[in-house]
Amino acid sequence: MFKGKSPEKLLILAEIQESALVARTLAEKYSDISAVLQSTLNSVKPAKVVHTGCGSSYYAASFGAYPLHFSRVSGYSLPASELIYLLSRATREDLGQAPAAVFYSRSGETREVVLALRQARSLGLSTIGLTCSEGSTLHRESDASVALSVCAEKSHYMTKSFIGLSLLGLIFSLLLAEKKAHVVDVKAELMKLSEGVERISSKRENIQELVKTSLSKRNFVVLAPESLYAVALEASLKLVEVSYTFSTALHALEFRHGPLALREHAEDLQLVVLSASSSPSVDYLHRLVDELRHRGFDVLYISDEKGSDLEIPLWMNSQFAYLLHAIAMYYFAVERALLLGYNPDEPRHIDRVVKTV
Ligand code: F1P
Repeated sequence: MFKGKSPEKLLILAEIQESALVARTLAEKYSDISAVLQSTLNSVKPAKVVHTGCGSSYYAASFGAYPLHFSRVSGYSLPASELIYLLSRATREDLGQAPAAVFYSRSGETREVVLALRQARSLGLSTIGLTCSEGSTLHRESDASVALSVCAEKSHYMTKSFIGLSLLGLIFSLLLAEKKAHVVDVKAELMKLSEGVERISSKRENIQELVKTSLSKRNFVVLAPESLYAVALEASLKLVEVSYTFSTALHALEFRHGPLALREHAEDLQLVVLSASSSPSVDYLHRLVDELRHRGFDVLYISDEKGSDLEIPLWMNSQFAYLLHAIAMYYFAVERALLLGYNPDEPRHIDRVVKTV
């Protein structure tokens, strides 16, 4: 068991809970922030948009880009390191009509992000910066940028900043996609998300039980569909960073296409499935979980559905609500670290801001 200050005093736990404040602040500032983003869109009129960042910020970029899959404006996500290579090969002509790039970075100083930003500008891409750091290089050098200081953190680990950057990116894409079919009351969804964060914080005992049952497992695979896959990537990274556990993430049904071979080591493997009742994937995931359990895998099913191993206490009827899975998995990673004897406020090996490339 972790020896040190009481878990209740851990910085990372306080910052996870502050995700509720991040969502509320975004709701309060929504009209101003959406006006900045909308005016950028009106002047740039992007035809295609790449969303980019590093680590947790790349996963936030993937979450934010999701509504642009099959929308009238095409969008996708790439790690900033990959964008550097692509842009070094590109010419202005290659990029076609009105290309734009959205950069996600808590610090606004990550080396790959700054390099890719400067390359993009030199090639004439319109650049939008989403950051937690006022006055950072990203905030200053982008054509348009939003700095949400309420999601700035002291911890090495990104938690509330992942939530804040993901929300900013999602708002941007929904404005750009203008998907009437999925139009939601953004302010209401943000307030609901804030409420959901509070409710999950009160379910930490359930989460501790799930951590205990899986404590002996040394490897995790987090499975999820749709934009929840970006949350699965983030959840997996937190298991690695905070509890020093090998973990990876897959699009849920991809597990049948080869990774089933991990049945060979099922005694050392914990599968986690992130699901939501409103997703068209839900019945597919029920069948997948039944099959995997029948094959002898240990599966934790996390969803807003009754009877889940961990029930998210809020109807997840929009992509905004999907971020509650990240909150649940943050608590899972912290509780696992504590039971394994680690202090999440004393991170090992990682740098807070990566300045090498
Ligand atoms: C992103 C990042 C984090 C990672 C670690 C190092 O930084 O790579 O995702 O967990 O904290 O920094 P940033 O570009 O968002 O500042």
